[in-house]
Amino acid sequence: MSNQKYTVTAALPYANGPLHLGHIAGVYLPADIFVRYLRMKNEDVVFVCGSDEHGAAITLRAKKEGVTPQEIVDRYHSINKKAFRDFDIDFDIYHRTSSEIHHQTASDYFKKLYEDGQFIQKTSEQYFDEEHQQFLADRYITGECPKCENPNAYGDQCEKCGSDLSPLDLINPKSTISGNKPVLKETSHWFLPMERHEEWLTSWIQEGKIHGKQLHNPKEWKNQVTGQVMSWLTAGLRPRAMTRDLDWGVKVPLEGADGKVLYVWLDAPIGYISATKKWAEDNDKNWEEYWKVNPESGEAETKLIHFIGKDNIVFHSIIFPILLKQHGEYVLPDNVPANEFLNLEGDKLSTSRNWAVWLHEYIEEYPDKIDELRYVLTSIMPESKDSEFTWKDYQDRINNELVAIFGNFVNRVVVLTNKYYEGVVPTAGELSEDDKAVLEEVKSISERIGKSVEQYRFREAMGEAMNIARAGNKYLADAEPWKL
Ligand code: B3M
Ligand code: ZN
Repeated sequence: MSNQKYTVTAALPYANGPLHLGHIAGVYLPADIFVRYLRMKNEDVVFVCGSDEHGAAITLRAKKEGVTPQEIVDRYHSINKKAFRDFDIDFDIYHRTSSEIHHQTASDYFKKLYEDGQFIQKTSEQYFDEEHQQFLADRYITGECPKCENPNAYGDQCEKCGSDLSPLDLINPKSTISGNKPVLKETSHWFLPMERHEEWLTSWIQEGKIHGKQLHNPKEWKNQVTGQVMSWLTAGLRPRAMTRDLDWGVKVPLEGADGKVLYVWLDAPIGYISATKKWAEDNDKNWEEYWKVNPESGEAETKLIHFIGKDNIVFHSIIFPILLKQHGEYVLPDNVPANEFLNLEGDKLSTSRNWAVWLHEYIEEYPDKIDELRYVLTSIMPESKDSEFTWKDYQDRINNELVAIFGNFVNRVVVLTNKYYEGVVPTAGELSEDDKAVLEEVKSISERIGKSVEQYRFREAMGEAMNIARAGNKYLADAEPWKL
């Protein structure tokens, strides 16, 4: 028996707001379809997700509402967990990074890397808000993007042009909490010297090989993922701080690190590991089999697959792989099938402008139209470029495809079976050439569906699935069984 396993992760949503259709079409629905397919084939798979409860996304939201970060994460963890369940997204576990087991796992992981000399400690000047007596990293600071002049770029990223930034790159920086101009102040942090890893990363991304050993097939990776990673590598990697001056998060487990926590992008991907641990604990499994190479053979026996949106590519295809490899024992991702973005009625989805269809609101409004939405979102998944959701298109796809083709087929079969066979599928008689042909066709379509799913082409798989209904409708029309 093969020991082949699958460890499938879906990006941990920040517990600072509800989920919208863009999240679902981009990450969770493709992951769910992929996992359902594996389970139907009786594969050994664990599907993990959970709330990302640390980082500035949370603390800023709490500040804005005048409540504690804990209140924010408790609220959105339960809203999102319920919305996923109602939408039939079938995780094996929906965990939390505020949990004890996660704090312990992330802290131990950091410590091991620290002890192995994988970080460098550096003192540097960083922006500081004098009114609030706080350092300003990531989203705590905004300013003009030096690349595209967007006046509202964040300290870690410009959402308009997608550039990765550091607070010192911003023109006219401003504190997000006070609006004041920040001052520079010295602080000390632990950095991951990413530039040390350029060589093996390049070979891993381009050839799927490290030190000559084949780990995955790079042809299976999406062009936009490989392309984005290569553009980072070509530009040259820089050391990146793995700790922050904040009081919300996983405490840095070192002497002299009071008031510092792990960078959220260090702790969040480790959240996949701690979620698997918790699931294993609850289900009498061994989590290590889903994360580590076989200690005897040194071979990976699990395929680690990260479903994410395109803004998370660097973290899953560069930073986390560095952390996994440098820790030792862990497997590297077999694939990172990142999707592009979904737009809504001609405009970008935006939480701050409240331009979104919120999943939990849809479910409240249309509790019996879950599969309809799953169908529509699958047909427009932004797999290789951004795509567009409109209510008119939603209506058309349901009426003209789901109802007219698939619904019609199912309905005819059920009606005929009830009318002539008392609702029981009869044993087949002698098959005509036409019967055989349609059975062959269904078989070959099923094989094509499997191939498409294995290549992360869910729109194509859905199109093929509809072809089964089309073939069935045509068969019924040609055979006219009601005349026999
Ligand atoms: N919470 C970012 C996001 O929602 C982040 C993903 C973490 S995955 C380890 O875009
Ligand atoms: Zn920009």
